[in-house]
Amino acid sequence: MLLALLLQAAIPAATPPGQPPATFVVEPVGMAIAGFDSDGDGRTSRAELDAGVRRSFAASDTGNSAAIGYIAFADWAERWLGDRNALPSPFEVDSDGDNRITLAELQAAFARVFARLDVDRDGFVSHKELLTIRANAGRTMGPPGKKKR
Ligand SMILES: [Ca+2]
Ligand SMILES: [Ca+2]
Repeated sequence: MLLALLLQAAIPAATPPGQPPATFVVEPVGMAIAGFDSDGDGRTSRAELDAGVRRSFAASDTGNSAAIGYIAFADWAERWLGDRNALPSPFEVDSDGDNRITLAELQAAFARVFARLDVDRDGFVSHKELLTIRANAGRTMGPPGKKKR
């Protein structure tokens, strides 16, 4: 899944001459977090995260049972992460291991991801923090600041 994404993104439609193409990667869970930016300021706060996770959970909890099984979780993942097998996995989210995923478990899993992604610790996850930039492996490019002459 990630590899397929990389390959697709690695084929640039138009690269300016002399500039090596870079690959921009966003984790599936990052895509979901960006989508929870409800006030549209381009960054997601903790409050927006919790509300967004709650909305996404409610959409999958069709029986209103306050917990969803792994099959329903796969449906949830396909809708919000783009793929049934994208991370976080149900095993990771179901922290008490009872084969049911509660809203609290899902929010806790997202809170962990949020804390990891909020690199500058300002309480918001920005698009910049969601993006991982990789130099194209096919070209010779050193780390930034080490220009080849
Ligand atoms: Ca559980
Ligand atoms: Ca931040």
